[in-house]
Amino acid sequence: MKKISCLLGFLFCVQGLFATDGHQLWLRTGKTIPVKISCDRHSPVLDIAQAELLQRWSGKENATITLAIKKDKWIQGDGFRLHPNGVEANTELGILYGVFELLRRQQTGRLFDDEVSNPSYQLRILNHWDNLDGTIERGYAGLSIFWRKEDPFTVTSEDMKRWKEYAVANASIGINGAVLNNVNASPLMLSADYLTRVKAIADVLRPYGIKTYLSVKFSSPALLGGLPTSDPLDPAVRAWWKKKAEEIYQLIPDFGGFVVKANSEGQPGPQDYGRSHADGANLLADALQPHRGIVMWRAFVYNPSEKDRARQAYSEFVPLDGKFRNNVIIQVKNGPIDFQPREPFNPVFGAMKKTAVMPEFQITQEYLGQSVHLVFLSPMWEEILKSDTYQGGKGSTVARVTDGSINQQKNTAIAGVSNIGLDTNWCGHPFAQANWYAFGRLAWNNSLTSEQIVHEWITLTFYQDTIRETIASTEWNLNFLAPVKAMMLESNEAAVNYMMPVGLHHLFAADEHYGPGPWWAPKNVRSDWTPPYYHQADTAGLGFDRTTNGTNAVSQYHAPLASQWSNLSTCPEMYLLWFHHVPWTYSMRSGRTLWGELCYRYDHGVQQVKDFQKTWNQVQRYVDTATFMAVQNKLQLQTRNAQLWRDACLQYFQGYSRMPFPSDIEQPMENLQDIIRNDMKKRR
Ligand code: GCV
Repeated sequence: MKKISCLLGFLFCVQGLFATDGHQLWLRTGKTIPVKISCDRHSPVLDIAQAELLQRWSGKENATITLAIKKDKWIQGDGFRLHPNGVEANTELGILYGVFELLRRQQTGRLFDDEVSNPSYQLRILNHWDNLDGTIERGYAGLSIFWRKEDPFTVTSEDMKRWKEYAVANASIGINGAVLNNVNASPLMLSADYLTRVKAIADVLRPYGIKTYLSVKFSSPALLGGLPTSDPLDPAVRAWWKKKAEEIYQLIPDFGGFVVKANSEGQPGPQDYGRSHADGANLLADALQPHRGIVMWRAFVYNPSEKDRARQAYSEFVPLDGKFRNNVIIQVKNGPIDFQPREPFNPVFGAMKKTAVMPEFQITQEYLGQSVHLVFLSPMWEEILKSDTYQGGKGSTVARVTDGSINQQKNTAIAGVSNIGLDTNWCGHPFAQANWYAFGRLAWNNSLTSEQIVHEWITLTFYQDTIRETIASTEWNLNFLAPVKAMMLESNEAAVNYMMPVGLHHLFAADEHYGPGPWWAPKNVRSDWTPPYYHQADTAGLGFDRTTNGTNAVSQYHAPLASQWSNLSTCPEMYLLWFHHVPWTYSMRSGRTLWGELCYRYDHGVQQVKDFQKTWNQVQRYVDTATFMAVQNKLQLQTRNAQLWRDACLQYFQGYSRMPFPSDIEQPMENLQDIIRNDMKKRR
């Protein structure tokens, strides 16, 4: 009896004491250990740095930490130097970032002696696709933290509290900008009432080093200003933007600038007036320039008449290289289509030499299982950042052509489409927090490995004081850290396997972008929004021919990639069906036929998720009950959804391959007609 109650007591201790709702993110506050701080200046930023140290210090009791602003030629921008007695930086924000790094080192046990850390990008920005009515386009974690439908202009203490927590979380990983509204922007964003609310948000974010930016609708001069046109060369339009910029800077002197989605998916733009993207971007750049604001002009453009959507951004933007003002940055999605589970890098990265280009990653999992699937996105971003564009010869990686290492550019930047909302745990899935974290860490240092990032995140998030006190670190490392790390690092490839292996892309049923629908092609929908446009399955084979025999999109890449990728035998198999229409019986490197390989990959993806379930079930002892149950339930749903992907895609493609399922894979659990019928029912 005594034994049982001891055991229960232990379980209660482990399960009960560190119960968490996830709201603290990776910023846990454990026991307070006193620390002395020597800092000879006061300012809002430095006061925050000191408060963070006092609140989260977990080093030697009563140690003295010096925070010093000193000129140091090795430190760039808001970088910092860490040394055993403190932090040095050229700027106050450098001190703040250094303090967060110091705390992270303590909590993750990574030692340092004397180390300088400089940011890879000057601007590290979250894009919120938040609408003014509080909904979020592609948001899966509740409503907006910035906007709401009812009583939209009152700023409550709850609002301020959230914005402050948001600012702390971002500053802790070096994020220094937030675009507060959807790129499908409402013209009302620039109205006086909304700008007053933007000012309130900016005032809260400022001491944490976060600048505010807005997405703007290109036709605002007509829609909001009542002008007869929004033509970028019209003097009245130019005057309108200039005045609007002045109004904004009156309210928010350090306002960052605008993001623009123009002539894309129905949004207005300069082409509506026979003008170019450069005319449009330069109009706004000129209005912002006196205030040192910037324009992030998106290259996400495609129209239904183009034979291959993947070619379009390059065709429209590369001829304009050198025609943009130097406060314009072209914001380019990582791949040429749209945040698919796997894409080769966008060829625009390798092609622009005289215009600043910035990567746009998607943190919210629009195409990767939303807030249901556990998918750690850092390996995908790492793969893109490390891809060699060969722009200036070997070693011209996407990271280096965008961070200023290769091309001289006034501004360097990176953006991530945020995954946060009003959900208590911010991101819906407890593990989706890792994607927010990873984006910030890679934006600060684009050569970090996913392994390092995930190690930090797991330790910061799960290695609570109560665990430290009751469980030996060797046990925790072996039984929790190692398996959970392995699961997270494998999760992106698993999703590629069960959704779109071997270079397949955009196989989603309908616009919700969640479940499989390789058959989905309603008559009233643009063909480049339907899966058959992308997979091109027929009885001869599968895949989109982007070689010279097809659309020749492969020629948008530099040598040697163009020839490597256009040759079936040298094309990496992960991009095979992206660039080639491949016979079903084609022999893959594994020795299987293409059909056999597809069957193997889809099934392997399902087995990987089943293994994640096993991994998670074995770590129950180290996680609080609420988090454990939430993740367990989501993994169950993920397994079911992965099975559905496999069953739907393989049976549909079998209609073309006419080849049998290999006997060593799990056979489909649901028949294709039932899957399609259920899918239709859901949509009715
Ligand atoms: C904000 C995709 C998404 C849209 C998104 C668009 C974009 O098409 O499905 O929701 O719109 O990308 O990035 O502009």
